[in-house]
Amino acid sequence: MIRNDWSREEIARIYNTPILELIYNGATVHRQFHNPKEVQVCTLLSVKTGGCPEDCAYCPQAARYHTDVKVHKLMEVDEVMHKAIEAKESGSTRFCMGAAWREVRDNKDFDKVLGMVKGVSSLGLEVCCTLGMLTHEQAEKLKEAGLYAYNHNLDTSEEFYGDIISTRTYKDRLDTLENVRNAKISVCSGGIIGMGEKEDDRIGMLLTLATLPEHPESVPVNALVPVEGTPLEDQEKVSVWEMIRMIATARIIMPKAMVRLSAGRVRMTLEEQALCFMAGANSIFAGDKLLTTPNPNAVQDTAMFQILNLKPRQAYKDHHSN
Ligand code: SAM
Ligand code: DTB
Ligand code: SF4
Repeated sequence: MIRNDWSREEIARIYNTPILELIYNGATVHRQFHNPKEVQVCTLLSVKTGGCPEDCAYCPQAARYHTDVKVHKLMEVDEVMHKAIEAKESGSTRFCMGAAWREVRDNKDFDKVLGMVKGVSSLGLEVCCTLGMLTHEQAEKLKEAGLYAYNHNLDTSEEFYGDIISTRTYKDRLDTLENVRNAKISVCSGGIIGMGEKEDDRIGMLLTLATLPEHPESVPVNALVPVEGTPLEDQEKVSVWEMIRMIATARIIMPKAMVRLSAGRVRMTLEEQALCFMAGANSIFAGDKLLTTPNPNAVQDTAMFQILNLKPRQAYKDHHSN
């Protein structure tokens, strides 16, 4: 039932299914593989902000663009622990630490991050990091420290990638994903829509993810958050139907994955988000900030969970110790 041999034509056909039928099909697969009442609640924390040498056209943290993001050096382990405890108390079961790095370097900062991973995992939270490129050895060290998942997005198709980022290649991304997989860390990888890509690029990205030797355990679907000062500041908002098409298609072709309705929720109504859950999304980022941009607050999300009768998913539900 889990397939890694999808063709571009098959994925395109699914993506282009009439919308209500697509939602129904996504919802059907969702119910076969998941409890549709459960939504995973994750908290993000930017542990090192801004000043990044990369040129990702969407990113407010790239040093070369003039945005309002203030550079902040790597946080202290104590401060991170404090934030993780707060996240746990507010109902999150996954805690994801992000750093505006091109890649991990073997230095004191990495040792500090390993300390954060140890600390956060001791709280019983699923620990995730997103730190840029990793070698196999660095992935092993993170695993030993207790890392549960690693986020590294493909962002878009291989064909469109060069229009968005020039300072690294698609192959670099795929190599890091392989290093993460080989270290037996859960893989989180998805992308962004609304960057000026074609439908073919969205389908191409889903094809790459769904034909990896193993599907990612998590697939974040982000709507671009246009930030002033970045090259994509003037991109038009994507329609919610496009978010739904991405979510439902990801759900159908990677049925076991957690599909995360990620960046962009601040510009969606409750009803629009409900359709995303219906189509197969079962994870969100909670807390009033993503890494540097706003996200719905706890009051709004608590109300949404109540109205939609959703409940937060417990931590480590799918964990089989390796
Ligand atoms: N520096 C590391 C990297 O690029 O892999 C980790 C942090 S980076 C901010 C993580 C992801 O956030 C990116 O891959 C991208 O998918 C997402 N992201 C960044 N800025 C965004 C924006 N303005 N809108 C939507 N998603 C964004
Ligand atoms: C993901 O796919 N989305 C998150 C997380 N993984 C790291 C990041 C979204 C960032 C949105 C822009 C910001 O807040 O800086
Ligand atoms: Fe740097 Fe990551 Fe932003 Fe790209 S997405 S500029 S690598 S922080």
